[in-house]
Amino acid sequence: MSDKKGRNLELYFMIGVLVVLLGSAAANYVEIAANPGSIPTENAIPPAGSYVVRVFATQWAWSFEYPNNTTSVGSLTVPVDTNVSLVVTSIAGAQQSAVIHDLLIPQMDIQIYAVPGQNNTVTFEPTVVGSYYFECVEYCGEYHYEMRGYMEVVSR
Ligand SMILES: [Cu+2]
Repeated sequence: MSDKKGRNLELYFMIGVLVVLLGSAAANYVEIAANPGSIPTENAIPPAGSYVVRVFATQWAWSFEYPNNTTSVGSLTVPVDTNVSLVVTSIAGAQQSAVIHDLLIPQMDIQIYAVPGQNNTVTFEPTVVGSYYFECVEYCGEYHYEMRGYMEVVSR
């Protein structure tokens, strides 16, 4: 192969790589811009001023405890355009044991483990009112499939 041919081949290869990289960057940008929530962050403790929801995983249900001390089971309601912190743990049910669960809210880019004896905190800001599917994605026993529901993002 002549020097020139080799140089051209290298150039085409590099242009190809550049096209692939810029294409993925553009696709990623479009995806992030379309998200109905901010990019979530994991925290040791909830940031000051955030709307803190305590999340309890049991075999086999999710329960939620809100700042005003009300609770819900199987569905979560949070205000839009607010920093929301989910403090997630796992506790024993009436006749079941405390095992590891994993909360996935795909449209919010959230996946966080529920571990007995630990509080795992994720903070995000939902920006679009609507219903968002969530489920447990760690196989946690016989009725694992029942651990799913909707997060309702409501206007303030
Ligand atoms: Cu589970």
